[in-house]
Amino acid sequence: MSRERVAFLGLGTMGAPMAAHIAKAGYPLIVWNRTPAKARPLITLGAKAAKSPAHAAAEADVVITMVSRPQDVEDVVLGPSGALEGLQAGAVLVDMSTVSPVTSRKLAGAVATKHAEFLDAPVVGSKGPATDGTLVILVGGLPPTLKRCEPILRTMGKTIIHAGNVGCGSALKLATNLMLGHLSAGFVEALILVQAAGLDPQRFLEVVHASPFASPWYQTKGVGMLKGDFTPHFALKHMRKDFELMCGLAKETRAAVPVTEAIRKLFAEAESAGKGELDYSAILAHLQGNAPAVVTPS
Ligand code: NA7
Repeated sequence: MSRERVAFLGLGTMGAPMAAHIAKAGYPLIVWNRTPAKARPLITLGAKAAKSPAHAAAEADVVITMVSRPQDVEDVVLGPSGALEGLQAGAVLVDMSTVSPVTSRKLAGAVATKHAEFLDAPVVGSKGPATDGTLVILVGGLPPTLKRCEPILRTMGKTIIHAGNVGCGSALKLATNLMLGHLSAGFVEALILVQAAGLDPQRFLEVVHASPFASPWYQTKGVGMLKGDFTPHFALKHMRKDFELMCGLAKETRAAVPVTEAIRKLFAEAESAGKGELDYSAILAHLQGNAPAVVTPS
């Protein structure tokens, strides 16, 4: 049986390593990125470069989008020369960007007009898991559509969870990032307090590691924060965008999320202060008022 032809649109921090896994697994792959130079490593792996999202979609059975914000996905799919123009009847559009359930449902509606299918399939995990192929993929859509796409998704992720109908993958992803944002904000505020009280931040980290709420997250992200390393694995501007989307979903569903609202403001302030391109953990640097990073005692 011939393999599905895959189009991958959006080769940023996440999209580039994810598309590389698909190429390495031997799927016929066509790629497109707004900034064409980012497609070069994929071409080296055997992928073909498309002139536009429409061109890529016209040559694919499964079209994957991995761009930034809801409006960006709409531009790539519904805009001029967008994927919808080239989408073939019977094809599947899989949006892996983190967007709102409303956007996922809008995309699904548009895709249905072409007699094609849709999945929202955002991911848990940032640059490291995308590179290792160990992402957790949260899928909204029909089970047979997921079954069809599962071998392709398996090249990028170790765990695939069917969340429910279209939009449920997006909602589950927002709830997951809500927790991640709270974890970060809590850790950062505790560090600020530790410093202000004249305590050793390294000692604090040891306590966290030994506690019943220890998490691998503190080991990786926490240690990086203590070193003042805010190299972006997941950009702060994207976390800010996700907090806007969570608060929007909470308003729509009348969910009470007062602490999330406060953290949304914190990420928005940090982005306004110029930290948007850094890792989301740079809220530490923001709250320190751009003071030098916490220094790990030798
Ligand atoms: P990045 O590294 O910021 O990459 C974003 C990608 O989206 C990149 O390929 C961009 O193209 C592309 N993009 C952004 N806006 C547009 C528009 N309007 N049109 C076309 N292409 C666009 O993000 P990540 O890879 O870390 O994250 C991707 C998603 O996963 C996001 O939803 C996160 O929240 C989770 P460029 O290279 O700038 O031309």
